Amino acid sequence: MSIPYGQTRTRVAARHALIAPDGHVKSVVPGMTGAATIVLINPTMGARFAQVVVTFEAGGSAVLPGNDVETAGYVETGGAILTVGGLKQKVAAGAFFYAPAGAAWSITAPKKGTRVTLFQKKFEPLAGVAAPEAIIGDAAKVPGQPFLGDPDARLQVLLPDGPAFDLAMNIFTYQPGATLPFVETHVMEHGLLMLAGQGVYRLEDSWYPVAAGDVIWMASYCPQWFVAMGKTPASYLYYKDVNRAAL
Ligand code: UGY
Ligand code: MN
Repeated sequence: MSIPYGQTRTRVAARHALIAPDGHVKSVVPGMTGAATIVLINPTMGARFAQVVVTFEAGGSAVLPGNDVETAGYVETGGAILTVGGLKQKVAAGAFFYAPAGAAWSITAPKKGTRVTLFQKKFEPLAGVAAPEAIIGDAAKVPGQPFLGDPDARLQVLLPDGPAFDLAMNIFTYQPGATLPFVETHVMEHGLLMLAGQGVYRLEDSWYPVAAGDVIWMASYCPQWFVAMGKTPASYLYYKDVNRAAL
């Protein structure tokens, strides 16, 4: 559907944002070559993390050094060679990875049009707990668990759920009509990419129709709720910060 001149569904508020694909503008980001890189969420917005989508041309690459930033990535479409620390694997759509702080990582030999979403934050070590290791995985092999007992709202937790990790990357899939069971209000932040389907997202006191391709930022304590609508399941990939002290 074309968007009338001068209009957009995008809204950037103080405590949440909806970024619709019609407003995307590329950035030049060190390490990304032969790729369109869009910084969708970052600290300039008020977030404590970054969400970036990279769409590769054939022959493009992402080559990132090890530093104090950790990266969780999800291959939405296409395929490529992923190298994360000492791991190297040819991957297809549905693959995900975790590059710990200090580990160099790369995406090379992408199929044309390969699209990867990255969540990045400064790693917060936990005293007495060994830092996480590099991971390459396949979302298709991660079972979806009923969320708070609802078999129509299933959660796939992609990364290990232990104290070593200070971020989580999950996929939530809802059958049409399924909802988040209540309006959540919590300290954890979210970055979210609608992967499929459509629905309505409540963010604070606004309700937004959303569909595949939309991105949402929810600040800490942003009241949030979702209902899947339409005739096909809705699913979204999302980030949250976890497992660290309140103060
Ligand atoms: O993990 C979560 O906080 C999740 N239930 N939030 C959300 O889907 N908006
Ligand atoms: Mn939540």
